[in-house]
Amino acid sequence: MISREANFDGLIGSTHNYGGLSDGNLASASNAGLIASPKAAALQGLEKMKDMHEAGLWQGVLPPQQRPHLPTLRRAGFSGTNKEIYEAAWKQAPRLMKNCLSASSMWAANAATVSPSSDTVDGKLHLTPANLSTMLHRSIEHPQTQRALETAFPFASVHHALAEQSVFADEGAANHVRLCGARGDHGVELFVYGRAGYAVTRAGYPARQTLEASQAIARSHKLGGVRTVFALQSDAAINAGAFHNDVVCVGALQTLFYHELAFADTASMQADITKAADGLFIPNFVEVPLAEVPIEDAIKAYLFNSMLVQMPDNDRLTLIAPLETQENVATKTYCDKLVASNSPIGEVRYVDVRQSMRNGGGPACLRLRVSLTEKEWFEVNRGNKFSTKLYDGLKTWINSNYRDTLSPEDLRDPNLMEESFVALDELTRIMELGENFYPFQRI
Ligand code: SUG
Repeated sequence: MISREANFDGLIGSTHNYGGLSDGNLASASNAGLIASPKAAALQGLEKMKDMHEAGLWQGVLPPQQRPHLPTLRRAGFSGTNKEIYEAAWKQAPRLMKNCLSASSMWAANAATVSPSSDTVDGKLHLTPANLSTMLHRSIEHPQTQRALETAFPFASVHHALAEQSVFADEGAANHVRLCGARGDHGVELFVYGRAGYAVTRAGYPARQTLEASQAIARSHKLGGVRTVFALQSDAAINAGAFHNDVVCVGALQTLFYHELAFADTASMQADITKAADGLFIPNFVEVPLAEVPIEDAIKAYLFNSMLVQMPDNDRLTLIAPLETQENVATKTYCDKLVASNSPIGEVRYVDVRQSMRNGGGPACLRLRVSLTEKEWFEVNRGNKFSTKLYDGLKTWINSNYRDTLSPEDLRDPNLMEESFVALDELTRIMELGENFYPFQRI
């Protein structure tokens, strides 16, 4: 049976803004308060999807979430009409309000951890929505993420997020890499964590993924153990701004592409993957030396937050990197050398996702990878599958519903909520998301 990797991109929501909400994410901190363009952001994301679709890859779309997230505001004691809640929350709890307005569900790599049916003992596709419990604005995503995944993948085992507590802090596929010989073959799943769950909090920036969370997911996805590897991120990487492993590492098929400083113990990581892959494939480790690409450049230019994909008719892999990688001397020089050598990566394409990048979200953050059999792809909800028709519909929808600019002051305007709900209501029809998909539609 033919299997391929699909990319499900998060459609960027109409409240996209620079809230400075993510401690340890350098872009989020340094761009806090800038004027955002929700329209440009959503169109940039949509063009990336179109490029991948036209290149012949399976492309999917995940809908944005409802923002403001009124259920969180109600749980925090606000009541009355939507408008009354909006105005009272801005007056009494402006920080909470900012958290409830973030469009952060765009970063679909954090939506869930995914294990394809070829890896699981029960032969089913398993997905666990990430609880994202380290950051308040992200911790409110998982109930709606679960609903979105159940809608998109009606045939899959979609689990509940793990317990929302520091011991089980989980950030989804951003800390997970699947390697394999050929798609459809049994693969090796690499879970990367930043700390032990029960350990006292570490110094420096927060480590957002725990070993306990990764182990729990491997168990509930019925991975069987032998083909599963757990590896610790290095403190150096986290403290340099690698708040997720996918800021310093990406993998596809047999290739793992990572920075020299990404892992606490690189030799053990390599040995463990090689052992887990025994009899399946021979892993190919492409380690980027610190001497050629300083970690600061790797993180600023987001070299590793690229999509590593196999294009049809190309034996070597293609790296879909952000424009910022092309503009940085160290990363651009490295990419040119990589392509010219006989490495498994034979091409680098640069894409414009600048609006998302200013919040620390590169091309890889914006997509959730789901390896599917042809039969499973056929069964994906039609409205979640990218097509020319969907592209046209979404483009018109964005152009007619999204603002060109959104400043921190503009966020206080209750009309933003009304506009956003009208747009999402229309989206549920465009994407065939069913009745009462969003909380505001259920009241
Ligand atoms: O969780 N930024 C996101 C970026 C997520 C990137 N994802 C991956 N690396 N896979 C985060 O830190 C910033 C929002 C703000 O500050 O307004 C934010 O949430």
